[in-house]
Amino acid sequence: MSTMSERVDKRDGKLAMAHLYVAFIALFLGGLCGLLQVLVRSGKFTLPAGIGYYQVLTTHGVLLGLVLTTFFIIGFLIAGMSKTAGTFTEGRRKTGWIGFWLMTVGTAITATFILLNQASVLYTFYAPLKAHPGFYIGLALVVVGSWISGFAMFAHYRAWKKQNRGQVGPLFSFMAVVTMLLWLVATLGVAATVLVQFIPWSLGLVDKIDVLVSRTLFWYFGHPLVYFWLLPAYMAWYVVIPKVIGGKIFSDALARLSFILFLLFSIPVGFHHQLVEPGVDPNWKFIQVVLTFMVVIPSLLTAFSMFATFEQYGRSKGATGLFGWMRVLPWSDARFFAPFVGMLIFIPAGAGGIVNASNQLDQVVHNTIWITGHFHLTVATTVLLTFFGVGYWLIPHLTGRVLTKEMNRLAIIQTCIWAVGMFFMSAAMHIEGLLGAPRRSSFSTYGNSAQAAEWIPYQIAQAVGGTILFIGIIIAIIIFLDLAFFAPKGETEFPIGEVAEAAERTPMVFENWKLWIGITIALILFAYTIPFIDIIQNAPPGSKGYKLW
Ligand code: HAS
Ligand code: CU
Repeated sequence: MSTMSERVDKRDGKLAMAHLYVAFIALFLGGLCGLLQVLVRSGKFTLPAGIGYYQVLTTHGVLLGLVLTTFFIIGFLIAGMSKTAGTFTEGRRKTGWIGFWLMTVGTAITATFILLNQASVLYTFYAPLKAHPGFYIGLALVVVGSWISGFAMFAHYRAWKKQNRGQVGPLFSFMAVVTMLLWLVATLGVAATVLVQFIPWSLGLVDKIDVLVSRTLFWYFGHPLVYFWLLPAYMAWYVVIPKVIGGKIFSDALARLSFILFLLFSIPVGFHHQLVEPGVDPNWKFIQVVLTFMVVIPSLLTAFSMFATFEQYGRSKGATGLFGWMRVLPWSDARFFAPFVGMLIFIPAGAGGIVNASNQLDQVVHNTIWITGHFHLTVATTVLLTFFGVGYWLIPHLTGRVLTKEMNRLAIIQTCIWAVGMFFMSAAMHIEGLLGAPRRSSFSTYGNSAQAAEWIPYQIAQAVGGTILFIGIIIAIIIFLDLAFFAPKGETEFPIGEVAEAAERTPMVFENWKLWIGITIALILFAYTIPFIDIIQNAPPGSKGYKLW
């Protein structure tokens, strides 16, 4: 891989950093909303100045679930592609800036209408809740902006392939392309529902909306969305972590295989979010659940691969016994420690996902705060801690600074605080969910019901955990500001691992995009065509809009 640059070109670095600024602003504001929510749900606090609980909850979900993630991911991928496939051309960089500004303007428009209390519809914006059209238009701009950045990345990869005929593309860049491809195919669903259903309906051009069609299109997008968050974390695990610990990537081919499997199986599974939805044929729910279990496989491959990397490295340092390798890992290096804690927590987090995907068990946990517990372990811990771990070297690499010993220590403390806070909050949410406590709802005693009284101690535990997490966010912001503006000048490495097995052995079939995109589309058509026709043909007359806040 001769094209690898020593460091990310300054101009590409500026583009990547622009994304990270927005991401960390979103982290701060979204985190603040999270704190307010856990305090309200403890029953001991009411929001001042007429601010609504659902207004805060919408801000939280949109800023953290959609803005923080999308901006961080695109910034990270641009930086990594510039490093591994060479500096972007002037034109592609300009395209990247257009994408950035569209996303930023879209975010500002959406945020304005949420703050004006015109769009308290939560991040899933389920119909028939009806927001101001500006909310949907802003979101559409975010999606279009992300596509434009994706096109710049595709063009960059294609140019690399042209200059290096017959070679497999650099692993990081290959993974970035798969991630953006997954995103492109998935966002077609949300773009369709927003453009064809929500915008005309919220503008008053039509007065009814087909709720089931809108939810089905949303979850066609909403499930691959979670893998759009996960895959960049996996990129850091596969490509960066081996180098950080001083080891090797276990297998280039296995890493590519798992990414291709994500592309194939992430999308035709949206019904596992609609298992309790009336109006979807149970046979098709069953088929999509089977496909959901298929998409667990690449995560198991990833777990295997990470264990193999750790163990190979450990053995090379003389470690013996089943878990002897654990002792030689660089525990005091935050670039390793934060993502490692993320991996560890992904074991219970993924197990919870398998519970959710199991039809009978989902009947118990669906629409309860168990689900909220599930996604705070997955996206808000596994993914976010990995992103923090990436930030500890990516930000100083881009700003020409270094992570000092003190900041590294603070980052380790940050990780521990996160794990402790999340343990309290998420464990409480899981248990409380099993006791029937609903998600997406403000504090209520439900007319002093005995069942709701059982939830109170867990809601207090949630508030304790959530407050600890907010301290974690403050520390993460302090580290970000230090690395962006104040840390000593110096060189920081962009860690890219080498492959243990010869890279030439990677089969070229992984680069056969026509084949993979073809199978992806075939699987989507298989899983969705018949149930979708059924949904449209047997649809009730549609619903008018409601503003319940
Ligand atoms: Fe999920 C709901 C099923 C993964 C996020 N999920 C959600 C929602 C979000 C979300 C946000 O089937 C709520 C959406 C809403 O607002 O309604 N989820 C799954 C399944 C998986 C899964 C089967 N989810 C994720 C990931 C997310 C995420 C990843 C974000 C990043 N989820 C569901 C279902 C629902 C759902 C249902 C709907 C429920 C309902 O009723 O509404 C799987 O992909 C999980 C596979 C993962 C594993 C773990 C592998 C372990 C690894 C770590 C290795 C560790 C190492 C360290 C190497 C099987 C890779 C070891 C070291 C040692 C020392 C031990
Ligand atoms: Cu899902």
